[in-house]
Amino acid sequence: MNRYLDVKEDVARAVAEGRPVVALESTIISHGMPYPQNVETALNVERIVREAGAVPATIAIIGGRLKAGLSPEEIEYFGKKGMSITKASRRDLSILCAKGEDGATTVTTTMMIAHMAGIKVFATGGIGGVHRGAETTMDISADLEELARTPVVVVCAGAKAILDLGLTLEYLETHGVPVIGYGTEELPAFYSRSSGLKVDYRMDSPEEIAAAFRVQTSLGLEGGMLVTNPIPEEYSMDPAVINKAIDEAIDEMNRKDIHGKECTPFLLAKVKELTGGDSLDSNIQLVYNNAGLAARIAAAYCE
Ligand code: PSU
Ligand code: MN
Repeated sequence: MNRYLDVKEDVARAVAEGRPVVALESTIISHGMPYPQNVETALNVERIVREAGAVPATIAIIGGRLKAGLSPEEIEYFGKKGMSITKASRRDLSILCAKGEDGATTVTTTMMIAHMAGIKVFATGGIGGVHRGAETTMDISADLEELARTPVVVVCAGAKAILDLGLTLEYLETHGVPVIGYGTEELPAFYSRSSGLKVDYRMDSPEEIAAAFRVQTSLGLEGGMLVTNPIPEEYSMDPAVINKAIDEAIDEMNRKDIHGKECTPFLLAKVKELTGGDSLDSNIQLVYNNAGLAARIAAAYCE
C-alpha cells in the first residue's frame, strides 16, 4: 500500500468489493467557485453520486497526505481557504507530501490519486487544455498529459472557450486519448452544448462507455478516456455573451501579465464576474449533471 495515501473507509471498502466509486476534484472547490457556493456544490455532488448508487471520493492533499475521500468538515475547510490553498499539479505532488502541506487537486492530481486508490471514474466541470496563444506561451495544461498516461475515465462538460478547443482536440488525438460525446457528436463548450467541433465518438449509454474503457484497460493501454457531457439545455448560456466575457478576460490577463498556473483561476473568476451570477448557476448545474453520469458509468463498469 502507498504510504502517503489515505483512503476513506467507505471508499476503500467499495473499491475492495468491486462496487462503484466516483472521484471528485478539490481545485474546483478552492479555485473554481466562491465560498459558500463551492462547499454547498461539493456536498450536493457527493449526495448525487450516492443517490445514483456509487460512493463519492473527493480528493485533496491535507497535511502532506494524499486523501481519497474527504469528510464534510474537510470539504468546508477547502472551501473556506479557497485560493490560499496551493493549486497542486503533478509537479507539486512530491513537494507538498515532503513538506506536509495542503494542496487542492486539479484534474491531473485527482486522476493520479484516484488511480492510486483503485478508482476508475472521475467527475468534474471542465478540464484544462491548450490555451489560446499557446503557440507562443506553450501554456498547455498538465491535464492533457495525465489523460494520456493514467487510466481513469474523466467526465466533464467539455472545456471553456478560455482554451483553444481545436488545438486541445489535436493534442488529445496525438496522445491517443479517446474523446467521447455523451449523446452528441459535437464537443460541448462548458456553458453551451456545442463548440461546433466534432468529438471522436458519440455514445448514448453509460454501458457503452464502460465497455469501451474495460477493453482499454484489458489491453493494458496507457491513459484515460474523456467523456464530454453537454450542459442541460435549460441551463445553457448564449455563446455570444460568454465569448464576449472570455475575450475581455483574456485581454485583461495579458495586460496584467498573468501567466502559468494563475491563468486558469484568473480567467474563471473574471468570466464569472463579467457574466454575473448566471454563469455560476450554469457551472453548478453542469457539475451535478456530470456527477450523475459518472456514477452510472462507474456502476456499469462494475457489472
Ligand atoms: N476549468 C474549469 N474549472 C476549473 C478548472 C478548469 O472550467 O475548476 C481547474 C481544474 O482543476 C483543472 C485546472 O484541472 O483548473 C486546470 O488548470 P491549468 O490550466 O493551470 O492546468
Ligand atoms: Mn497552464
